[in-house]
Amino acid sequence: MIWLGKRIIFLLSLVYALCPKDEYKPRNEINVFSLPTLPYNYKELEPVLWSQIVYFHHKKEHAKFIEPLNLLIAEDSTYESLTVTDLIIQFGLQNNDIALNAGGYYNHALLWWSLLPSSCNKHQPEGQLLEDIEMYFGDFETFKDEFSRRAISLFGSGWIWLCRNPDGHLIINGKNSEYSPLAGNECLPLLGIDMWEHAYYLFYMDDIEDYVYRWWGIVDWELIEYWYQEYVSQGLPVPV
Ligand code: MN3
Repeated sequence: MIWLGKRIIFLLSLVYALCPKDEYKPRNEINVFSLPTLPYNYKELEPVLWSQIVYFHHKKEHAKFIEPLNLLIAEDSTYESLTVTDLIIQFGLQNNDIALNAGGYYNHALLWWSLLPSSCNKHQPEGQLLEDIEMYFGDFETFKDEFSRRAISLFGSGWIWLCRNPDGHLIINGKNSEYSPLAGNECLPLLGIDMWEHAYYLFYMDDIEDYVYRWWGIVDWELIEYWYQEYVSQGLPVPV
């Protein structure tokens, strides 16, 4: 038995070593925002997302929003004590610069957490989230097909989200640019795919279908379930 136990522990530690991802810990920044570090290194989402894409996406595209966002909130004391989700919910419909910069900052922070190396993935949700997906979409495969179809057919740059609307229904929401469905509490984003060309073009070129199809392989359903249970199903935005 001890022999078996040791082998199980060894195998578990091996699996853990193959799944290098930091434990989810929201930073809840207020007043001054900074670029979050990735919960894994740039290579670890390969072969789905090439390290060069992840590097530029994080270091250049995500970083773009930080300085303008900090300048905006420094201008007006109304924004002083607000987290990024407060900013989007309260001012995302009134102030376009807040909407885009806070939206871009938040969308990407959520995206990095929501992914993990494909070898660690369980490929589909369980529990309450799965039950609710089945209730609103029929079954998990139908949901994936519908979400993928929306992503592939999105016109221009933007995001497609699995989102919970104020009635508590799970819906698919699409937004152009970096506008977040959090603005004005339209719905609470749970899982989103970035459909800007910078998210895939260097590797997939114009094969958007291949990008979307493979992207499912790096979704961290365990964390998405946790977000759903702790925040989104309670009517709260996921903190980052
Ligand atoms: Mn992006």
